[in-house]
This record gives sequence, structure tokens and C-alpha cells, in this order.
Amino acid sequence: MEKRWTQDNLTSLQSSILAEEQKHPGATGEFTWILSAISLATKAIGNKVRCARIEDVIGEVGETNVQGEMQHKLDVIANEIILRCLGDRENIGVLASEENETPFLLRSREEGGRYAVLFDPLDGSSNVDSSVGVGTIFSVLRLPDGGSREVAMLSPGKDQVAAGYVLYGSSTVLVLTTGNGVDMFVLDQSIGSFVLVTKGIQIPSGNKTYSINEAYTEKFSKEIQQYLEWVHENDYSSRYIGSMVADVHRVLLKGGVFLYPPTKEKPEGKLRLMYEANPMAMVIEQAGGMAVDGSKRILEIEPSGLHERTSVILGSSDQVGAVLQHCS
Ligand code: AHM
Ligand code: MG
Repeated sequence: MEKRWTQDNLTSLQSSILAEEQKHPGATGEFTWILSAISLATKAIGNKVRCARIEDVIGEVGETNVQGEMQHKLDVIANEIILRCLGDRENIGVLASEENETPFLLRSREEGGRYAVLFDPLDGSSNVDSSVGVGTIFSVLRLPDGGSREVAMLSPGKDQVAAGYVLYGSSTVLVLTTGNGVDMFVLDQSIGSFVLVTKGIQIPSGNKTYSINEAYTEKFSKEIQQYLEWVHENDYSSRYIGSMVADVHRVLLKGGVFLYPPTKEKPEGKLRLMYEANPMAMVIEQAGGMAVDGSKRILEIEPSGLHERTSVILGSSDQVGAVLQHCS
């Protein structure tokens, strides 16, 4: 059951994670270190996003990243902030980012590197110019003993030990799952802390809203085109921001479905499996929803590369089910 927190029982992100860890016998508190670094980094990124126009860090840097996509100035800044905040946490063995071709192999398992953290530092960065909500997405995996860390890191999403995102919108919101439901924290600027506002979020069903870049209709498969015809005939509403974190956050709170299917130009889809689709899929499933690539659970896809792309259909189970009825 979803529970709303009030000022009467103010709980910070750190104390919430510590309380969660204490439920597990033998917990070392290491996890708290990672999430506190993510919290620090995202507060710094949020600050840069808010001041981007004033500090003139809007627009492209003139270089493409490993994806062949134009990097924005804030992509580079957000990436640097995350690397600086997480790089010295002694239990992080691997850091991997959308902005870097290869992962940073920081510490072996023997040196204490027990976790891999994968992230998209600033998703939807092309929207910053117009002050639209953007976000940071993160995925945490436990590294097994021995073997190559680069190989171990390429685990299916069902092996994630934590995942979430921070939305830099009209408020700065951190959504987190450690595999035991989904909690939402809002940054209280006056005290500089993420404060728990909702515990155990469940995606509502019955919301006839779809979120897709409908300009690509002619480039989608026949099945997706049929689904779109069906929603037009069935009193659906459409919402698409073009910033995955903002679109998925709306779906998490209000229900409905978010889709980024393959197009003729992008036959594998656009969104990246390891640091966009997997963490979002874990959040959505933990909130009682579904996340599929069209035929199977995103969390069960066996990854073959850090920057692999996938088709994404996620949201409340009834609305994802309605899409899948057109795909079989
Ligand atoms: P990015 O990681 O380069 O910012 O790209 C991902 C973004 C998502 O936030 C969003 O859902 C999608 O690209 C929008 O793509 P499109 O403009 O093709 O609709
Ligand atoms: Mg992205």
C-alpha cells in the first residue's frame, strides 16, 4: 500500500537506505555509500541544469559521443560530476556511462570493487535549451568474485541490485528501488536533502494515455501502427515530452504506457538497454507494472554490449497488455 510521508515524520534518503539495509542480516552499509554518492552527484547536476542559461552551458560541444550523437555541454559536465562523485567510493569496481565508449575499471574485486554502476548522466539533454525536464538514470549491479569485470557487468537487468533516476523538473525528484518496492524522494532545497515523500509506489491502472513519438508512425512496424489506429478509435489521450525520465515518471505516477519501438532507421530501437531500459524496467516492475521489448521482459534480455539498444514498451500492466494484443 502506497504511503505518503509528511513533515511529521521527515526521512532523508540516507536514513531510508540505512533502515532498508538493516533489514538484511550481514549488511555492510556499503550500499549507502554508493547511493549517497549518487545523491551528491545529482544535487550538483541539478544545480548546473538550473543555472545552465545563466552560466552559458547551453547547446552542443561540437563533438559526437560513442553513440554517434551530438554531445551537449551539459552531457559532458554531468558525466564529469558523476565520475568525480562516484570514482572514489571504495566499493565501486566499475563505472560505465553513456558518454564513454568503454567502462572505467576502477578496482578489482580483491581491491574491494564489489559493485558496477552504470548511468546515463543527462538523459534528454537536448531539451535543456527549452527548460524541459531532464534526468539522470542509474543501475547498480553486484560484481561476482573473479573473472572479467567487463563481462560480469553485462548481466541481465533482473540482476540489478538497485536502479532509479533523478528528474530535474519543476522539483528535483529521486525515484529508487532496491528490489523491495519503489520509493520517491524530493530534494528539499532549504536543507539540501532528498526527503522521502512516497513509499511503495504502485502504478495506477485504467489510464488510457499513451506516450510515443507519433511523428515516426510510418516508420514503425505494422503492429505498432495498428495499435495507434486502435487508440485513436478508443478515446485515448497522448502525452510525449521527448525526455524519457520525465515521460516515465508521469507514467509511474499516473499510469498509461510509454513506447519507443524500433523504426526503419533504428531497427533495434533508440534507447540503451544497460543504463536506460533496464533501470526503468526495474522501477516499473517493482511498482507493479510491465516492461517488455515487444516479445519478452526487458529484464531478461541477455546483453551483448554496454551500449546495446532495445525496443521499450513499459507502464501499467493493463496498458502494456493493450499494446501487446496488437503485437501477437
Ligand atoms: P539521449 O540519451 O541522447 O538524451 O536520448 C534519449 C532520449 C530519451 O530521453 C527520449 O525518450 C528519446 O531520446 C526521445 O527521442 P525522439 O526525439 O526520437 O523522440
Ligand atoms: Mg539517454
